[in-house]
Amino acid sequence: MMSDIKNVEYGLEKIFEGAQDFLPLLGTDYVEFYVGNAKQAAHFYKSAFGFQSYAYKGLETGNREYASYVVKQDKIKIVLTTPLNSKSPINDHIVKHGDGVKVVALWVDDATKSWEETTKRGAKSFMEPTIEKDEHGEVVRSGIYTYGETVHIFVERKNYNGVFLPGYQKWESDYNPEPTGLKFIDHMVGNVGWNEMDKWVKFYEDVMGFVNFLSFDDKQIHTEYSALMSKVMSNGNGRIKFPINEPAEGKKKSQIEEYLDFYEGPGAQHIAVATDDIITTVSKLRARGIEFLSTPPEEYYRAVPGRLEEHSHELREDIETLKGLGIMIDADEEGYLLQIFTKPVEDRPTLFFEIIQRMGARGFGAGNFKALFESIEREQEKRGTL
Ligand code: TYF
Ligand code: FE
Repeated sequence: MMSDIKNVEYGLEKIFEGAQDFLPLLGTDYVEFYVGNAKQAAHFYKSAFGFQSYAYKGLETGNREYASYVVKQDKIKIVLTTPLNSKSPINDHIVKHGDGVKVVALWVDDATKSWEETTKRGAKSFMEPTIEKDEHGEVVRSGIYTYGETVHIFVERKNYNGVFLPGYQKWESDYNPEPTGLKFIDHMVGNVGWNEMDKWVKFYEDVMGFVNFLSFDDKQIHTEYSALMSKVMSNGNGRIKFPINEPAEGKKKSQIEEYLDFYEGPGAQHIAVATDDIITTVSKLRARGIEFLSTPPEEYYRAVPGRLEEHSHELREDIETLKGLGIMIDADEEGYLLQIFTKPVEDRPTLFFEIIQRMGARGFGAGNFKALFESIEREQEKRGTL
């Protein structure tokens, strides 16, 4: 594999140039998963990832169609939703995709305008602007479809001071495992079908005003066996970053194709969460049973100082400690980053998590692609899907 960073088409100085401001985004609001058993999934996110109980809706709050558990850690809110009867359309999503991400919700000042601006530019509506109220105020939400059956919901909460959204009650629990240091969502990646990457790049450009600030083609991201292509889309203030992957032809099956086969279509591939102390975070996650991809080989760690060049002396962390935990290291013009990837968190090889600590770098770890994709291929081999 080539991981020639110099060939990566960086446009960092131009990130925000060209981004449109018809859709100002304040940040990620929440990510909602449709799952087979939300009660147990919530326990997993609390026990293993260190999320805290936050809000709940279900039979006890008068909702008879589905139950939703909201867990929170610093700025990250995850909603775990499960249907309560066979008639709910949520079942169809789970039957087709297994557990997975349905909603990537974006925090906005004006959910009505967000919906109008995006639908008039061609977005397919998922939910017209809808006002929900309770004694704590009102929230306006609207939504549009993105790749596959995944949706973006715009959340306007400036006139609300309740715990999460109207209809939810505060979820208080006696079981409160310690947080693991996860702070916010750094980026969320979508896998799309063969030759569909540019169509979705255009969607984020035209419909949402994003810009493409980093691209990796199959000449940059391939191993001896498999390949993929990736383009990173960013909104104008850089708070929302959505890389889009498509499979590419190789000697063996691309990990993106494996995802598409098991998810039965496009969908969210990984959620990258930021920490400011990856050594502590990963130590805690490992102790709580989170499984990570296999640690890169000895040669990978021996090559780190040479690969980081002038950033090598900036590295505050001990390479032996990073190696012991399987954490990878990369640098770009602006600094370095530390990252590690979990195995898929479902039985289908679909969604996984990335833990990332940025020390100035704004890239995505191109220098780690070779080691990362070889680890993924070792898992594909075990699954018989390479
Ligand atoms: O988000 C990224 O681009 C990095 C690297 O299938 C990556 O985390 C890219 C593709 C992929 C897995 C990780
Ligand atoms: Fe990533």
